[in-house]
Amino acid sequence: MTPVTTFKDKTVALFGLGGSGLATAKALIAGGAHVRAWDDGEAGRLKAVAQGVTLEDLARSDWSQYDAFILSPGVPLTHPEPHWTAQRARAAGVEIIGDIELFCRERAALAPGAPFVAITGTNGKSTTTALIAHILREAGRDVQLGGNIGVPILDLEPPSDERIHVIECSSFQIDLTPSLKPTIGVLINLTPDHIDRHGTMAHYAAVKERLVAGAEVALIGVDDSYTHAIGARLAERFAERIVDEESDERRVMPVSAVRALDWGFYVEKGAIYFREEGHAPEEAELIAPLAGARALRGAHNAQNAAFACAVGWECGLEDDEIGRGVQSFPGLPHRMEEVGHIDRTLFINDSKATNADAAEKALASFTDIYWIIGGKAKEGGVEPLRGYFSRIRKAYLIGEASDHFARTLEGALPYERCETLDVATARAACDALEGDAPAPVVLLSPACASYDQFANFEARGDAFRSLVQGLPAVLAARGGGRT
Ligand code: UMA
Repeated sequence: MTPVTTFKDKTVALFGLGGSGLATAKALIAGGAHVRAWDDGEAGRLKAVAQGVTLEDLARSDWSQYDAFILSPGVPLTHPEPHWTAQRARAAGVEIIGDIELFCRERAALAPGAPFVAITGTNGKSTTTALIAHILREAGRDVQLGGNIGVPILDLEPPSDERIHVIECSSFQIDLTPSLKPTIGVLINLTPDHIDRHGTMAHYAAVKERLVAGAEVALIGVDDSYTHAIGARLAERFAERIVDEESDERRVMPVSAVRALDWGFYVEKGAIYFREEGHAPEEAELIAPLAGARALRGAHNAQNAAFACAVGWECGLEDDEIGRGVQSFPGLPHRMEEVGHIDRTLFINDSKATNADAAEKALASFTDIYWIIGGKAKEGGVEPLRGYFSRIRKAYLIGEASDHFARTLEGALPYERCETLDVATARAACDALEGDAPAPVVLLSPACASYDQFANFEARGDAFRSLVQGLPAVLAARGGGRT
């Protein structure tokens, strides 16, 4: 835990006692603050009380007594309309901040030079964050990994000069972090997302920009128009400051996954390169090949890897240290996760793919696919994936979406209605093992929410993993003789 000492003896209101709210309340109390917390849910309140947190119904409070208001990231700050707590805080002139802001203030007070890598973007931030942490750890660094990826930042060990904090930041969290000044800021890409919480794409992009605007080194994608414009704007702003103030050496480093750059980090012919400004193309430094990195298949993962390699390079790692980390990265659960191999057949758990857009990445990464799809369908179904149907040997339909998907697949590719995941997995495995495909892949990339048959996508992916692990026994019992 990182005790928050910057609010010692102060009285702080806190709303939202989920994962991050509870961790924040405990960190504030450990640092000597008086916390008054509330949550609409009784379960959250009971859990908090059991852990020594004082409850106060903030709807009935006198807000003038509070020195700050800590809001959970999932609670609307501005759109579709500010939550009533945010309105009360503003009316009373109480600042509204989040857990990452508390960490930033603690870092500024305790260890201002402590290395802090903050990562954001619309897609790929969790994989990039986990890969950065893995590369640094494999190179022997003391790494703390958390933020939006799942572990609340104040549950991590406190910042220190020898310890690197690698933190995934959502736009909701950045909105609550006015003094976000990471050592290295990463902005991977931007496409419209969370517009319900930010009103417009322009506001969403402006919130994301703040993470890199405060960074010492800003690693910014150049492959979409939003991040490209942000990189250009910041480079200009940073350059002006260098003229004004010698000591301020902040810089922007461009990163591309689609083209070789005149300078910066980029992906070319399946490897990550760095080219220094003013150097000839043949002088570009090979940082890490991607061939053989089994958890980083696909163009989207090449982008994630380019950013992670760039962070490793900026942290002073040798190229072979970075390359080793890239190769040994195990990947994240449920995101194109390799969960088994039987003979030539590979089994991939991509349960996180809850819509067609997400499933496209897996379909683009393989050929000879035995595709398990279905669940609770999203608008548009799998129609947008028609361009990939030639890669699919057969589809296995599960859940509520079966009728809908059968209509889309009819006449385009063979399919079978399996109803449940266990039947689909066994049928797909038999077909893949008995078929003549050179590189068969049994792929759970359902393009659907899981709620019709599972608690969430994690439970669906866990079920698939166990089914695959049990397959050798199932196949042996059927007389397949494979183990
Ligand atoms: N609550 C109320 N009233 C409301 C709304 C919420 O009382 O009107 C309470 C709920 O009862 C609950 C708590 O607030 O107890 C939930 O707070 P929260 O939604 O902020 O969730 P946490 O459990 O604190 O988790 C948060 C992040 N959640 C969100 O941003 C929605 C987690 O990101 C993050 O991992 C965690 O902090 C640790 O840092 C999750 C996420 O979905 C993975 N992120 C979004 C995304 O990736 O797209 C942004």
